[in-house]
Amino acid sequence: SIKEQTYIMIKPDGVQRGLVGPIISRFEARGFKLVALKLVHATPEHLQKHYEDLKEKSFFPGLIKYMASGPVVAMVWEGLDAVKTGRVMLGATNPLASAPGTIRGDYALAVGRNICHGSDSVDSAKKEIALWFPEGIVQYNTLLAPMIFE
Ligand code: YYY
Ligand code: MG
Repeated sequence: SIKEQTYIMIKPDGVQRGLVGPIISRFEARGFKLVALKLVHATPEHLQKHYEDLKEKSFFPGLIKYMASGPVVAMVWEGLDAVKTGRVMLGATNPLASAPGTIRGDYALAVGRNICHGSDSVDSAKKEIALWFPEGIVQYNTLLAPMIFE
């Protein structure tokens, strides 16, 4: 659906490295519509909820510490097949396996410092959007839809 929404987050390393602009530019240029955006220094408790499916993993404590180490940019992007396309734009979880041209493939080397997050299914996108934007997203029309979608 052209109304599909995904939760995309620039992690603390992406913010520190000055990659907020380049990452946002890729989603804008691709034709996705920005419907929510904020800079947040998340608490460990909030991040534990975000990553609750991974709580048994050995890397979980380090992941929470890294994600709580500084502000992240929380965003919701809307457009055709936004969840799957967003994941393709991010690249593989391990940046060493990410193709050049993807965000992780262009900007990252280590799995534990992989710059960005993207929802892995429409269901998890709904949960993540509700967790990070309890105030709701922003509804507005653009005039561009006929130029981006048939
Ligand atoms: O969805 P994605 O971010 O691509 O991967 P997940 O399997 O959901 O893991 C979330 C997050 O955890 C990943 O982006 C980096 C970190 N991580 C890690 O530090 N070491 C691993 N072996 C796997 C994941
Ligand atoms: Mg994931």
